[in-house]
Amino acid sequence: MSGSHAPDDLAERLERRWAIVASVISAALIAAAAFAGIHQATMPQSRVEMVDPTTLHLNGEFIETNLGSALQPDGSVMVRVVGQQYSFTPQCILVPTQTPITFRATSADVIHGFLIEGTNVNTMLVPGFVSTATTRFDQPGERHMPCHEYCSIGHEGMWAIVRIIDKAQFTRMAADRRRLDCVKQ
Ligand SMILES: [Cu+2]
Repeated sequence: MSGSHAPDDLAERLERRWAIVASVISAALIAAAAFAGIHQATMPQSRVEMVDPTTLHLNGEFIETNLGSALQPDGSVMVRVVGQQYSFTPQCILVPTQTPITFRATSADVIHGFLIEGTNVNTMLVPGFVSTATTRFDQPGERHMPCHEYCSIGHEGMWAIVRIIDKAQFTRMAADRRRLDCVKQ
């Protein structure tokens, strides 16, 4: 009797062993997912900046006269951008070569994408939050900046241009104007 059951016992033992291995793997994955979720929820990213998307045009740093590129006291450049269905403001962004460029951007309505081709700048504009990205351009030229988050029917027409000009020329222009862009030039 025991002889006839031996293969079944072996099969059952192996089956159990693999069931335990699979259960342990599943439990580890669930624990990892739970930890990541709870950790993210309880410890948000080091810097979350919020802004009211309904009053962007009325007050604060994203009012229209404050958009565009600003030469900072430390020599870097800060570019403020607003995305809305279906354009970016400014539509043509002017930046210098060989300079740290920080973008601060947000959305006035829905989620938009913020990507500058050929750079590390690739983020989302989420209404209610300020997105920041820092980059630098070595050569003069032009880069496309398409919205790459589907934002409704006009999405494919939503893009801006980043025009990179010589640093000395940019500095001269910045002496006359508080905020720079290349719209209508
Ligand atoms: Cu968009």
